[in-house]
Amino acid sequence: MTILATAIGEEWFIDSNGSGMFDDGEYFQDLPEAWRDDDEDGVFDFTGAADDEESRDFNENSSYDGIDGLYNGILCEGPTECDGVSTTTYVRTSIVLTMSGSNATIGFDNTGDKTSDIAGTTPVLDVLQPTQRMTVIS
Ligand SMILES: [Ca+2]
Ligand SMILES: [Ca+2]
Ligand SMILES: [Ca+2]
Ligand SMILES: [Ca+2]
Repeated sequence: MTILATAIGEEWFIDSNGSGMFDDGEYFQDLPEAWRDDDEDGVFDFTGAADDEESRDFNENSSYDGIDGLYNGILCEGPTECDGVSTTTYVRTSIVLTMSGSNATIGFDNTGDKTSDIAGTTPVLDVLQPTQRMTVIS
């Protein structure tokens, strides 16, 4: 399970000349609209299917927008590499959460469809928790 968290913020930049402002030619992180990268490949996967990855439509144009080649932030001197209209974007981070129970289900996938090919059976391996022991040395 991938959890995506977003907040309204700005793209960051490296202030090479120490002016405190973004100037043309300085490095900045150009962010696309945020999306929940379910398969962790770094690519927004959208085909129109029900199980597509979901994006956050920051500019509310009903479509996913990639990077725009412009710095989005209020500390902008430019004059040409700044987006003077949209000075914010979604900053984001995500985590992948893996959950499991105490039982492991083991099957054999001979067809590559990620399901067990043993019809009518679900082999189960019970993983027992080790007994905790404590030795007190005095
Ligand atoms: Ca600067
Ligand atoms: Ca940008
Ligand atoms: Ca993806
Ligand atoms: Ca959009």
